[in-house]
Amino acid sequence: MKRLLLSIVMLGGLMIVFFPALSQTDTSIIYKKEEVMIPMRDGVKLFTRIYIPDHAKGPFPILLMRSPYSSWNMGSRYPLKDPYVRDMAEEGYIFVYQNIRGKQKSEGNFVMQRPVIANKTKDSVDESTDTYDTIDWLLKHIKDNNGKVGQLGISYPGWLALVSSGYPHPALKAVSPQAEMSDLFIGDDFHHNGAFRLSYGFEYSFEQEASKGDTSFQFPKYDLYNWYLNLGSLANVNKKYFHHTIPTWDSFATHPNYDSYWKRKSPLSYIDAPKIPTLHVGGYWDQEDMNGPQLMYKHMKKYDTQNYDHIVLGPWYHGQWVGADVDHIGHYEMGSNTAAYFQQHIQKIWFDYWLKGKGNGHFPEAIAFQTGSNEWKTYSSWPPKNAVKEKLYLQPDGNLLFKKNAAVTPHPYVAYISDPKDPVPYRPRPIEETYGPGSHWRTWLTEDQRFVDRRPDVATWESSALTNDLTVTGDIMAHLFASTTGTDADWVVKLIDVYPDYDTANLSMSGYELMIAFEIFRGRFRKSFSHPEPIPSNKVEEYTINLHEINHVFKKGHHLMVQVQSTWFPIIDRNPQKYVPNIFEAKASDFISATQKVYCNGNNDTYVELPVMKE
Ligand code: PG9
Repeated sequence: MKRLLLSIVMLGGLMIVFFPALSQTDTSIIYKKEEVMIPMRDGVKLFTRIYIPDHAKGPFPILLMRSPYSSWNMGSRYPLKDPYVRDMAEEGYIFVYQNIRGKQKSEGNFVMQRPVIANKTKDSVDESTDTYDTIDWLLKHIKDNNGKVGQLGISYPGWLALVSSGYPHPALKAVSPQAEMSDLFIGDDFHHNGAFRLSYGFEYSFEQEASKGDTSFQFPKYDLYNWYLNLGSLANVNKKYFHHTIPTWDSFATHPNYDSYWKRKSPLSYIDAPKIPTLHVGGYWDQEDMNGPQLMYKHMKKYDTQNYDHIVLGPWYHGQWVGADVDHIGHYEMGSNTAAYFQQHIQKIWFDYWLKGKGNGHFPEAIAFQTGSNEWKTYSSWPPKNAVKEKLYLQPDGNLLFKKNAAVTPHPYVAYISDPKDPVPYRPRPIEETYGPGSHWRTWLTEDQRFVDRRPDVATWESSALTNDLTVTGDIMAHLFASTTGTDADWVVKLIDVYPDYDTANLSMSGYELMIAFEIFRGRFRKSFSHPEPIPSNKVEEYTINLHEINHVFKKGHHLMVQVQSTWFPIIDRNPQKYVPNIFEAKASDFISATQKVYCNGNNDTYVELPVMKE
């Protein structure tokens, strides 16, 4: 090992810190850090931190990450100590981290998911032009670069990488948008199928827009379930707390439907054919942007004539693959360090090929970790075309069968009462501030669903024990036939893997109810996200709900379970259940209790479609 030596040099007002290599491999590379303000075409300067290999033989490619944040997404860790990029750092890359306009030390104004208009409107700026200008500057000012740039990032930074790839600088050779947010009305951080993500929307919009830095809202409580319940109508947010100082909150309240405001922001409106190689990365249990990578891969694939579009899916929460030792999520054991696998055998191979010309360039169309078996799998099409769609029918007696219920029963449905005054918590209480101390936010999608399955407002169906392994790979689609005594309703559908009552292989997982696929749908949008309609009371309607892609083996001896409920609080705001044109303006008296019926018979057989692999 080298002796540790750290020196600081002042050069023309620029502080340069020399770091020694700290990894276990004896590398000769030392990175020096520079902080610069890079001017954009409109004169706004963006704060940029650059790590350059020193005294090592170049030239090196540039790896760019852009971010609104001050924390890890902004390269607050030295590359050789950051497991996310360490393997690449050991062989030499130039790392560039930049704060986007209006955030942290960068100049200008921040606009949440700034619409990409530069290609349509002359003399305007957006995140694609800012990236373009940054790359231009870097190529001119960083000595020993090899003229090739890659961009990666997770979540907001993942979306930034996606945007750059749509309007790439000629030197931008490959991107990896990871957990990229995509359409913020259809899925991801702020809404899911039109249902508003209350606690996330409230806390995140405040965090980003209350100041240039990252600011937490000061809650007077630790368990926020009652705080959000006592908030009452969403109109109280501005009346009591925000006073119209948070632009994104005002946009939620004034754009309750999928209108041009949301469509202009959505990458579906400005990204189509991949113009450069694009590696989407997503987690099955991503509590923020699970939909983005799946949606954008699928969307771009339709136009992908050059085979540039690829996807990686892993058993992760939001961004978990940046970590050092990632072998579990919540109580779920992955069987190996999946982050290290991703970092060394996927991400590094990708950028080494496109930016350094190393390797053979044969990338599988899709690499999808298989949960249940805990194996990495590759696929030549995604989702695999050879999966057979099988329908799992919900039975009136609470059973789940791969065949329709033949008997005509007097009550061909399962009913429950949903009361917005007593909503189902989305995770076991206390519900801490999303990013607050002690928060269980990151792993909530893997929480044991036994904590709600005895509630009278959660309907449950369960199969008998599986006699063989069942491998399900691809999109899970729920076809829900349901009625309500109200005139609007939310429908949450969860597909659950129930572990054996006494699991000798893993005692602490005995009886565990692990959500494998899950989603919510706001009933008013069943015909159109742009033009909501009341639900006729007591009329059975069909709701088709995409529970997204999985790759999971339900093991022999496990049971399948489906749960349906109409509240998921406070991650989702309370649907008043009485139709009002804008839920952000609902009055306390609009919130009514309703009887929900899930139909399991006749022409209204509720089922969940599973893409089953026959091996
Ligand atoms: N999930 C975060 C976010 C992205 C985009 C919009 C709002 C929130 C993030 O982690 O960046």
